[in-house]
Amino acid sequence: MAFELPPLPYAKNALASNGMCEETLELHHGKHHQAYVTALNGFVEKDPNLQGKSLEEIIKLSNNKPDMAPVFNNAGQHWNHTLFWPAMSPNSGGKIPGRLESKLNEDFGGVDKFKEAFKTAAVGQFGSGWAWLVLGTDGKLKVTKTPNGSNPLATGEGTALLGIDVWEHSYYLDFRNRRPDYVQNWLDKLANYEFAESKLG
Ligand code: MN3
Repeated sequence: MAFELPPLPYAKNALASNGMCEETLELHHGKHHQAYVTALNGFVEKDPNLQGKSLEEIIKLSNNKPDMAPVFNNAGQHWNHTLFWPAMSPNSGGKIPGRLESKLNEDFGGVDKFKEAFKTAAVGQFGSGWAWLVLGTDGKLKVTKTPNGSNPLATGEGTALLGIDVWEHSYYLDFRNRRPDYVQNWLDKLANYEFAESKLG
């Protein structure tokens, strides 16, 4: 079974009034994410060791193997973007439900402190990559960042609740070079905290 591009969970213009325009989603989902899926399927087709493996298995078996870097990058980016689309919402974007709010207060000392830590990670990721809100294996929430196509599954840091793409293709049409503004807007207007809460278990 070939890997497939998951459909967006909302219309392409649904986030436009919250700071992510239709053209961004059209290119980012329809071209960039599709390209990762297509490339990954190409690698699987050529390598019997990858056939019949789940996406998670492919990420783990290609992680930290220099000769498998192209496989890892495309598999990781497919996984990352599959989490990224539902991590945004046109309706409830920015609203933090009670159980997650309590947990953010407990583990970060407040919602503002969480946002500050997340923004620092997202802005401080040099070059392309991602910042994450992760439920660590110790049961505590934390913020992490990863370069390029890597993610908390590969690093073994825990369960990703939210992930923000900080590759320039995710914000250049809406915010030009202003990554800090993109991240702040994402946290305040786009992030789907209900989705994050549902992954707390
Ligand atoms: Mn991207």
